[in-house]
Amino acid sequence: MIKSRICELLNIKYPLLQGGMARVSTAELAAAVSNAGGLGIIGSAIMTPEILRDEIKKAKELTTKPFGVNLMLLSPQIKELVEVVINDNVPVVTTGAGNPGIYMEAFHKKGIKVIPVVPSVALAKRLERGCADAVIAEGTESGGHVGELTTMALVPQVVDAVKVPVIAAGGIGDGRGVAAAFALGAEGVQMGTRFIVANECTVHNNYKEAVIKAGDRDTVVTGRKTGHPVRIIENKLAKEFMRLEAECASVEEFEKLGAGKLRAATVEGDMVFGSVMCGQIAGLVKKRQSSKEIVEEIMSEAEAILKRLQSRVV
Ligand code: TUI
Repeated sequence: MIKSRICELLNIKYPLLQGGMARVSTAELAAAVSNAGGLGIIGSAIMTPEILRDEIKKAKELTTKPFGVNLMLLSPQIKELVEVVINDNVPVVTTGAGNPGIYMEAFHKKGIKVIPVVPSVALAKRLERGCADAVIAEGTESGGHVGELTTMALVPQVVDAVKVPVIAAGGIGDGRGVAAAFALGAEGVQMGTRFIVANECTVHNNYKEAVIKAGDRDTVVTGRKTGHPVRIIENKLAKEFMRLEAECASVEEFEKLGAGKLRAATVEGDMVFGSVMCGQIAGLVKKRQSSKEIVEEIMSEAEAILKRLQSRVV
């Protein structure tokens, strides 16, 4: 059994978090991962406060285990979403796309654990001073909104810079990734892409097929120049984004092109003009399984690898 401070901090069996992916990580998926012994996380990024409240209620009906909510700090309704999380006694919050410092005290007053995603050592240190309970060091291999550094470079540098537990994310899709993350000093992992194809994930079937079909070089990052870097599967939408970037188009043009595209992919199954957010590790995601099978398979692989590596030391 692989144990770490993350298991104690979050009161979970395995140090494995499921990423709170926008429009993908619903209550069904989060509850299934929590029931499997990991930490399921609801992705609230483009939810209204009312929808988030309903999703939290649903998750509580589906599991008695701890679960989390991811807050995307660029959300136009972030203040209201924060209030929902505080009022509805969610045990864990992860944050992305910014600095959650101003909300930290309010979360802690309610006993909510706060785990921000950090793309750099500087933000990890700042948030540790701001009382973050742990940090997620997320490499640019991830799907969706990404930073610049790779997981391999970011994780050990964050581990050296802070005392709180570090969770590695980005490019982790199986037990080998988990073992590698622990070798870098991480005490937990967060995985998104592998859970897109979980049976309990309610995303459109075309999205799951696209992830299963994707190879190692099938994602691209759009928006590096505009300050909104997002990793998606390369399709007509991605090419159109890159054309706008090359032309140095206005923010309005980008917003017009991007509007409704994540919904198009996740709900309507539009794999041509939809935004199919997905990490680079999609190339090794080849089978549909229950969340329980995914969690147990990954953790037993990781354990076997760590034991095998130990026996190599003579
Ligand atoms: O947040 C994510 N990934 C996401 S959020 C999202 S929602 C969305 N995005 C585009 C269109 C429609 C919906 C999709 N994917 N990952 C966590 C993450 N956080 N990655 C990078 C960061 C980050 C970046 C800068 C965290 C903090 C940060 O701080 C800057 C500062 O304030 O110092």
